[in-house]
Amino acid sequence: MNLKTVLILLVLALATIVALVCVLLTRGGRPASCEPQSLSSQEGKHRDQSLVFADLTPEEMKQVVTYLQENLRVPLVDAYNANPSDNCIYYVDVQLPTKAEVLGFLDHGGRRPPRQALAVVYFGNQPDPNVTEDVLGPLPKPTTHQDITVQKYGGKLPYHRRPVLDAEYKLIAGYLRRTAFPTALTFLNQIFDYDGTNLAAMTTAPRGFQSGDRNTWCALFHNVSGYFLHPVGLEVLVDHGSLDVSQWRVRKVFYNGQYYGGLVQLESEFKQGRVKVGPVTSVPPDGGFSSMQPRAAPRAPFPLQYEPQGPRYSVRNNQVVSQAWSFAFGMNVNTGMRLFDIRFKGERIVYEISVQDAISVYGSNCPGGMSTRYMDGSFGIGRFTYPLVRGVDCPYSATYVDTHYLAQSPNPRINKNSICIFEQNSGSPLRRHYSNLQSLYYGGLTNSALLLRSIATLGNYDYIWDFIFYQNGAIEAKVQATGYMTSSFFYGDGLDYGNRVGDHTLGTVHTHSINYKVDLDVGESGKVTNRRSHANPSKSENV
Ligand SMILES: *[C@@H]1O[C@H](CO)[C@@H](O)[C@H](O)[C@H]1NC(C)=O
Ligand SMILES: *[C@@H]1O[C@H](CO)[C@@H](O)[C@H](O)[C@H]1NC(C)=O
Ligand SMILES: [Cu+2]
Repeated sequence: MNLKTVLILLVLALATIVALVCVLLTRGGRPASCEPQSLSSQEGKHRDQSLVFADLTPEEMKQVVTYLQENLRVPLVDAYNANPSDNCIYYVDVQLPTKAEVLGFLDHGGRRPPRQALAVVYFGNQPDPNVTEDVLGPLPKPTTHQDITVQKYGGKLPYHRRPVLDAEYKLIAGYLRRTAFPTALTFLNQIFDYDGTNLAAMTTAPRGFQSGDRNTWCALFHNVSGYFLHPVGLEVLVDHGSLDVSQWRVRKVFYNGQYYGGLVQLESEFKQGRVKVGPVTSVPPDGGFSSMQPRAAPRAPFPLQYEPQGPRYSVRNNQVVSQAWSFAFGMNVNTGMRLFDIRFKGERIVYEISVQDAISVYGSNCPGGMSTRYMDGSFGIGRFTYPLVRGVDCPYSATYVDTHYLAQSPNPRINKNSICIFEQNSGSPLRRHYSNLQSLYYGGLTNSALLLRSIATLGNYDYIWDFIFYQNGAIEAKVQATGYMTSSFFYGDGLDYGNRVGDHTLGTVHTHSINYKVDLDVGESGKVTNRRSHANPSKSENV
């Protein structure tokens, strides 16, 4: 085929398309639109039943706190200022009804399940401290609470297992600055120019190797922007197990490849000239290579997506509806995004998809790095789901939704615009064929998917959580990790444990495991559902 024939065929094909479009437009004597259903026609499909999955409102959270303050009959301290020996509210979240109750309500005309909350309370101020989980209801103004701890965990929840509060991190930082570091001031001043504020400590977890331990390796970094990439080579093992902060101790110190019994020993050996001093580095306050400042301004604005007749989906309360899809969504303060009652063309195919945890396991030749196994759910994935930036974190035209949480404070907090919903044209066809044999025609389908996104920042990492709904009924749960890696001080055989990413920085070898709960209900509609929730099949994958 020569070029001329190809051109002629192309022209013919175009003519065919134009003709077809004209036929479609003029059929029935009125101008029809090729455009998809507009927003208003989706709005009618919302159902208030989705509220059975709704997160607590700030009003409900306040009522729960008031109830606890009035009914626990113990002194409660704001967790924000709590000492380990105080009682405080750790967090409050919704206590969702069982699946059987919800399906009875959604599918079989059963009563709306009562709305309940879960409150987790630290009881540090009693002879046998513990952690207690209470279910409270009915909301919005609870009148009863029930301790479900023993039923849920098979026994008492020992107090030493409790996740570290922000208040405890502040106490650890204060202990280092006011009690521990002053015992090694000659060393710290001479090696790091320590001035009380230019070293930042990064926590590691777990906090020991046997049950009951509460020892944290605190790795020290230059206190600059992006400090995760500027380790100074000093790590301190703090034993913060005692409920009496004055009993806290430094159990071990690591500096430049050597271990010491404590900071006092490091200081005395340093004064005797017996400490092998590592490279002394200085880092500009903006962090230098770790700075998030763009190196050059973009030459022109980036391309934008365009919705000719507005969004083809609609968001009301906790529900998203599009032509093919509908689902309810929410945010657990600890585990993060959760989706319920996902329906494709009206039929429920998934009861629940939810993030459960994000775990990272490290190796290193430095003690903090080599022992680190972060389970980010224990820090709180939902709590750290921060506002999204329009045009960078999500498309400019996306719909942005706030989330609310109550953790480590008697007051609800808001993360504004922390969930975004948008439809994205992939820019390549879902399917297409250009026929150039026998007959001449073209058929193609635009590939566009509906997305729900949030981004959680857990220390150094930013996890981008996407749930993607395709036109063919496929759902994709996708996570991307960005932000910063964690690092160790580079020395000795460091290259056996990672890659050198800076003069004195080892990017440490590690694995991410992302854990989802997936409760598929494909082909379930019409069946009698009088059983409790499915087992929790979950999937781990390495990224
Ligand atoms: C934990 O402490 C609370 C508050 O004092 C108490 O009501 C509860 O019974 C304790 N739990 C166990 C299992 O001992
Ligand atoms: C780090 O520096 C900032 C100011 O640049 C200061 O507010 C902060 O307290 C410092 N952190 C520590 C642990 O000293
Ligand atoms: Cu990583």
